Amino acid sequence: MQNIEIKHIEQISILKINREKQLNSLNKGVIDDLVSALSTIKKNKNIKCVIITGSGEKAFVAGADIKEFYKYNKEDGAAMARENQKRLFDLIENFTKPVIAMINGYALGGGLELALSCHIRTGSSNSIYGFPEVKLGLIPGYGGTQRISNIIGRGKAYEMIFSAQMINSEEAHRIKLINELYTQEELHEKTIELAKTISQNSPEAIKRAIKAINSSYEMKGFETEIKEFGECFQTEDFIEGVSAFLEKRKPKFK
Ligand code: CO8
Repeated sequence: MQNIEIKHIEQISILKINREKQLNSLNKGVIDDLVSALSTIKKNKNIKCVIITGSGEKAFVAGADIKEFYKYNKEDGAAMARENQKRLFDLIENFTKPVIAMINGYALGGGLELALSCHIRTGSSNSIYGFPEVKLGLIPGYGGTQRISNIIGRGKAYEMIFSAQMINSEEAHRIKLINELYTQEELHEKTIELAKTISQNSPEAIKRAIKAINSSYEMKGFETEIKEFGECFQTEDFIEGVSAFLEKRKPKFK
């Protein structure tokens, strides 16, 4: 696979997104490879736990690939959000084995949404979190508006999404956005340790626990998110927001 690297340590699969120069942003290739790897892992009884991480020391995932979607219209935007939510983000959340996001740097926009769809999040001291979408004239489109409130509460969720401000790892740990906070040096080893502890327990029982826990959080807003996300693509704010990003300047919204 070109876009991800797969390693195994004992009964743990580590999927590393391999686009360091573009801060591991999620393009179609990355999403296709993650879906394909996870679909194979799902059938492999020897794998007990999965870890998703980013390559390099700067980013876990700095969002969806803006250069891929900046020319989209309303229909394209909604279709892409719907399709990828279903085939990747929902696949992870309802995966039959625990999935840990090992966050080694920026987790922004679609990257934070990827981490939120995982069951557990561990973060390094240099990790940074945020939803920059409203600076682009967008809203989170990969389930973020739905999953974030369950994890940090609705008040903080409003603040993170409206302000588009980035928070550091200590604040992310304080508000329980990440389960565990480690130094950069510790992140890998400690996350593997956690995955090994999980791997010793009954996979059948864990599979059922995931199903039971998720069933109490069934959310109805995903369709609304997809619709509103799509609508953003026909606004002047979207054109200004993405143009500003591509031209490396601050957006000026009317
Ligand atoms: N998409 C595409 N390219 C990116 C992205 C991205 N999200 N993030 C960074 N890059 C690229 C930069 O363009 C740059 O490329 P190049 O060298 O070719 O110019 C390279 O990565 C390195 O980035 P910077 O030079 O900007 O690095 P800095 O250290 O100066 O800044 C930041 C780091 C702060 C992370 C900055 O790169 C940034 O703000 N990135 C964008 C973050 C962002 O807005 N993310 C949200 C994207 S929208 C989204 O995720 C919506 C999800 C729902 C999508 C649904 C489907 C359509």
